[in-house]
Amino acid sequence: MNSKISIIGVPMDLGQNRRGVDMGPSVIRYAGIEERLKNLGYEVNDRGNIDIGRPPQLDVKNEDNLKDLEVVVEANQSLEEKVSEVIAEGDFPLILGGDHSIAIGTLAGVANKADNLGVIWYDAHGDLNTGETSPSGNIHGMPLAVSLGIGHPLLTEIGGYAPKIKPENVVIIGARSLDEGERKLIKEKGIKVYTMHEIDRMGMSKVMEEAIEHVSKNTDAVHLSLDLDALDPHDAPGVGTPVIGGPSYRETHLAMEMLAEKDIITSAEFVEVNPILDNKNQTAEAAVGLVGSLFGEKLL
Ligand code: B3U
Ligand code: MN
Ligand code: MN
Repeated sequence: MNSKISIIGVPMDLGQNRRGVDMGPSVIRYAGIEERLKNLGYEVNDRGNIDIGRPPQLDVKNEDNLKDLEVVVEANQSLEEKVSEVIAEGDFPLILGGDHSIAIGTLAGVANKADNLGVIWYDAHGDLNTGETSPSGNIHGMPLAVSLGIGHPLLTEIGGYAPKIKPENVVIIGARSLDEGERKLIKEKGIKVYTMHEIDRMGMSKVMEEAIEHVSKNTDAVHLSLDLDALDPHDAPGVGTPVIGGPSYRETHLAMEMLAEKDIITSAEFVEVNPILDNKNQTAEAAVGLVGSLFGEKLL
């Protein structure tokens, strides 16, 4: 693992309509992320937050069924630049959300520096909607589609190129709420998905073994995009769209430990922590615990 980590906060809440997720970076910092990583021997550079604009009126859908498109695009452009800068300086980019729409900018920055980027999308949702298929118009339900080059050109062209990733290099883990258009896209593109059905049947250990093999096959870098709503709401209540029946904190820890063991992850983001909906910062603390395991913390 890279010994130098740069943290980038993205206080974005315009990709969906539950306010409060913009405080995600603050509460994850408050839960001690920097200390945790320093104790593991890493050099940590907290580069502060990306500036997020404000639309004159919140949650307004445009004619393409996209809420707050311009401001989301602007913020993701800034994030793409910051992530590129961090990678050029040789650091590991660790991005703290904010809602999941920020993965568009993260991946634009990360994929630019890789020939073939693998992606692990750990999420209750597929985030494979477009303006045409989205039931909500929320851009946080679209970043994986956008990164595959599918969606509004203002989003797919962030960073000046598209697509960022190939469907065969993606693995979705933990899915249990998929919309019709997302299911169709998964089949059409042959995207590898481990839904809760597979996690229950095979166990997290086997799922991760296969997932790691899949994303490292023809890739030279692997990004982890971890949406805290992937976890069961019992363990991570502070998220905007909780879905019952998810992997536990313990299973997710195992997933992070297995990634650390194989040492394949070259960039990561932790998104969707909403302190207003949380129980005494439990979800931010879970995020920090998972970051610890991802970066090699051991029990013994
Ligand atoms: N698939 C739904 C719900 C959703 C997606 N991502 C989250 N929720 N967090 C949508 O609005 O696209
Ligand atoms: Mn998501
Ligand atoms: Mn989700």
